[in-house]
Parts: sequence; C-alpha cells; structure tokens
Amino acid sequence: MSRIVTVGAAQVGPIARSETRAQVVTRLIALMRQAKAAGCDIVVYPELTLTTFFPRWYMEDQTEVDSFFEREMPSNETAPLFNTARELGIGFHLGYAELTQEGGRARRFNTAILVDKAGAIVAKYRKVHLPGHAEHEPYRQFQHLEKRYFEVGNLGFPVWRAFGGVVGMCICNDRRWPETYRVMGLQGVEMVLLGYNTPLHNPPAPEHDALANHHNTLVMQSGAYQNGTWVVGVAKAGVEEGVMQIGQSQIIAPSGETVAMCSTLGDELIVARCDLDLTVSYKTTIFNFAKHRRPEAYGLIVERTGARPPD
Ligand code: ING
Repeated sequence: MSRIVTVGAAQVGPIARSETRAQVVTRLIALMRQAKAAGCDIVVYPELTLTTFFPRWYMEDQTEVDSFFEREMPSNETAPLFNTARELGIGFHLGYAELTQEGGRARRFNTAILVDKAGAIVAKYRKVHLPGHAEHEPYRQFQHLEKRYFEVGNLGFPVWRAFGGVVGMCICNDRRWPETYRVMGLQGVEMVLLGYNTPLHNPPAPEHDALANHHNTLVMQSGAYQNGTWVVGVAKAGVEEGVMQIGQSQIIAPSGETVAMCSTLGDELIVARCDLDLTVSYKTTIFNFAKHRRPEAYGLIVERTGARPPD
C-alpha cells in the first residue's frame, strides 16, 4: 500500500529588513502556485519566513523588536496566503515570530504552524532549543539573540494526524538535537517539517564553518533514519543583510537518503512524492522501539542526577 503525500519544500532567499510583509507574502504565494502546479499537497516554508532574521541584531527598543512579530495569524498581511491556499486546495507550514497574550502577559515565541487544504490552522509548535545568547556580544560579526527575543517553547514536541499520516514540527536548532526527533518518533511521527535560518559562520566555533552544510544534512538524515520518518528541512538562504545563510533545503526519506535538494541560495521549490508507508519498513524492523529499545537499561537516572564523566 502507498500513502503518497506530494511535498514542496519552498526555500526562501534573502529577505531584506526593508521588505514589507506584503512583499514577502507575494514571494510565498508565487512559490505556493509553483507547488500546486507541481501537484503538491503541502508547501513547507522556512523558519521566521515573514521577515529578515532579526535576531542577528541587538535591539533594546521593544517596539522595534515587536515590529518583527505577528500579533495575529492570519493577519491582514498574511490573509492572502491563507486565501490562496484555500483557493488552490493546498496546505502549508509557516514559521513566524509569535507575539501573544497568555497568562495575563505578553509572550514571544519562535513559532511554526501547519495549515490544512481548507486554510485552517491545525497545529502549532513553539521552538524549544533557542541557540545563541541574550546579551550583546561585541566580538561577533553579527549577533544571534534568540535567547533575548523568544521564550523557550511551551508546547513540547507534539504530533498530529494530518495529510493522511502523522506529522510533527520542529524549528532550526531543534533539528540538531536527537531528543527532538525521538520524542516525536516515540509518538509514531511519519513526517517532520522544519525550517531554518543557519549562518554559514558560527562565531563561537569558526572551525565548524567549513562543515556547516555537512552538519545540516547529517542531523536531518540521522533524525529521519533513527526514527523511521520523513524529514523536510527548508532554509531561508543566501546573503541576508550581509550574513551568508546556508541553503541545501532538502527532503529526506525514512532511509536517511536525501531525495531532493535545492541547488541555489534563492527562492527555489523542490518537490518529492513522499510515500508515508516507507516508514513502516524501519518502524517494524531495525527501529521497532517496543521490540528493541531498552529505556529501562539506559541508566536514565543520569538525566536526574546529571550526567558527568567518571571520576
Ligand atoms: N540557527 C542556527 C542553527 O541551529 C546555529 C544556529 C548557527 C547553530 C550556526 C550552529 C551553527 O541552525 C537557528 N536559527 O537556530
């Protein structure tokens, strides 16, 4: 049996600080129309897709910071994206900066949503692994202030029944942590959707720069194979406000094989027919968790007592 979901990974090139939401939405709709013409059921956009990657700048004026956030979704500016999706009958994944009122106070999250073919939001995820730092670090050519501008996500790593299978989401740095995939893998995830903004240069570890693309592919292929799931990773790519961000958006099968990859650093759609039943071959054999995984033997006590090297 086959459960085919045709997926479009819509890599987005640089977004200038001056670019309006309307201008960005126009670019996203062009990619959505390409995806529909290619027979896609869903189109996946990057992390923080609606603006430039603003955590690269140190800002103290909260009004200025909040200009990069969405107070409602959809909003007037993003409604055309939802309306076009409904008109075309295609779903989408969208990453954006969420400003909301919860528990009587303003909350700010690095968020992703899943929207179905009727244009309804069916799932929301808030980024857990926030990389970088919270205060200005002058040694850096550019900042990475996600710890300053966002709270740690408070929704965990859920999965949802959608598009004929079990779908999960994570965001950017989340993809580097095996726990991200495993928590969803333990819930039977069959397709993980994620966006990323990844600078080629990592100021704390420049020796890693030459391996940026290797590490990007490595972590997503590993997560896919070790949990028997598809992974769709989509970049905001190219030189954005002077910072080179890697591309190589890709669609990865449960085998760990990359079946499609972008070859530019601009707006580029790649498409793959993803058979969700390919996950069965891994989930029922090598990664049959019930049969082979042994959490009771892992000494998980270290999680509570703090893992440390032997004396
Ligand atoms: N970006 C980067 C990522 O994890 C980073 C942070 C940059 C990590 C360079 C390592 C090296 O892909 C986000 N937005 O998480």
